[in-house]
Amino acid sequence: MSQKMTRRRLLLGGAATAAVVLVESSFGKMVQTGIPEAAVDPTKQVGPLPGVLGTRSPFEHPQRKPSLTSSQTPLQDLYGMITPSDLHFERHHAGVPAIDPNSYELMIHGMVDKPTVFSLADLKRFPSVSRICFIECSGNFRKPDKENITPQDICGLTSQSEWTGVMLSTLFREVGVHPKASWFLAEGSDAAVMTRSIPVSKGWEDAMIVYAQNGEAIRPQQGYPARLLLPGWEGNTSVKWIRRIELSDGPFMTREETSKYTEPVKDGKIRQFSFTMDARSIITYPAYPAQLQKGWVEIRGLAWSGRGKIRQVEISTDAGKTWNAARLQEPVLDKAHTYFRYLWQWDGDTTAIMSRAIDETGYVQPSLEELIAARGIGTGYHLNPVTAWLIRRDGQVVYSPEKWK
Ligand SMILES: Nc1nc2c(c(=O)[nH]1)N[C@H]1C(S)=C(S)[C@@H](COP(=O)(O)O)O[C@H]1N2
Ligand SMILES: [Mo]
Repeated sequence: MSQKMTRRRLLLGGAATAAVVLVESSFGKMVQTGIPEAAVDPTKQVGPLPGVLGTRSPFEHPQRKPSLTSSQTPLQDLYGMITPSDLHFERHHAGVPAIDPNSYELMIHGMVDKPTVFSLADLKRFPSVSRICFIECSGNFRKPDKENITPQDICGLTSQSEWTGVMLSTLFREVGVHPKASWFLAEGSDAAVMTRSIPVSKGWEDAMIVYAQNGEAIRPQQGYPARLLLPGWEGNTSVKWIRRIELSDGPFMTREETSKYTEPVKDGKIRQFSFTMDARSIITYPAYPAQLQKGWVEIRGLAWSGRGKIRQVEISTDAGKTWNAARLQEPVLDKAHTYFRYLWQWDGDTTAIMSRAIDETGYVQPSLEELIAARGIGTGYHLNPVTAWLIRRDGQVVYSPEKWK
């Protein structure tokens, strides 16, 4: 019997199901990766030894839902304000490029005194900053067409990380941005060569070039080795794999701000450069596919606003007749997912529960009817309606479809 088999036997003799692999580590020892699904008696056997990378419990299976263009965060499976990096939603217009950090370059030019090409090492030498904020795709909405859909299906194109990098204002000072420069172009190095025009004021205010996410290098799917981060603005403007910033005195009118990412408003008008993500909330528990029992239920969820902090989240447990304030989990951060909780005693009757976010500017999350009245059916961008969950007598929780003409 090989050494491999001996060690496997020794370590996992009592495991009921052992989906375990032994691999040769860099130290030449046999290292066990993966945790057995269940031991008959875990006190009677030595478990897996320390490994090179951590794993999820084999009993937990949170997963994104990939399509050809995006994958959504499973909001109903998560707790708290941070999205695990491997569950951050993805939206790629032409896939994920493979970029060598050693040959990565970011050029800043146009209306500047000193056009400069920065390497990744150059970017990392500047004073760094970390902040927690969400990124949300402006197309983050699923029409209420059926009952059996989850928070992930409705609005899983929002995720939150701690981002680390350099303030764009630091780089602006370094290259000497002209006082008359009013817009800049941000360009990605993926096959889509994603380009967006951004007002220079956002660059001075809180824009960042980030190279780290939740304590490690930013993931390829999020823009490795560096992306633009525009807190609170539609996800599309946070250009990933950023390679060029050009300062100018007007917008560049790229495809993504003319043909795409515009939306109809009243009187046949079209809104362009609709950057700010409006306040929104979603109850992530109880939500489909949860099954309730009569008695105490802690309603939980997320609220966020691209305009600033969440001031209040209101909960209705009687289909919108009365509203009460939820408790907000500290810290409540600027332009950040905020976790809320609300204790409720379910009496076993059919009802609908819903949440409504109010941000520090006083903006109140609208109903779907209010949004349709204001904008018509629209293009599907920037839709943030109050979401209701229907609770049936048998405790089944389903999405409550509202009218969508
Ligand atoms: N270069 C580049 N940047 C990009 C994109 C892209 O396809 N290419 N997608 C944009 C869109 S539409 C969104 S919503 C966000 C998604 O960021 P994420 O994939 O890290 O969640 O990235 C934006 N930045
Ligand atoms: Mo997006």
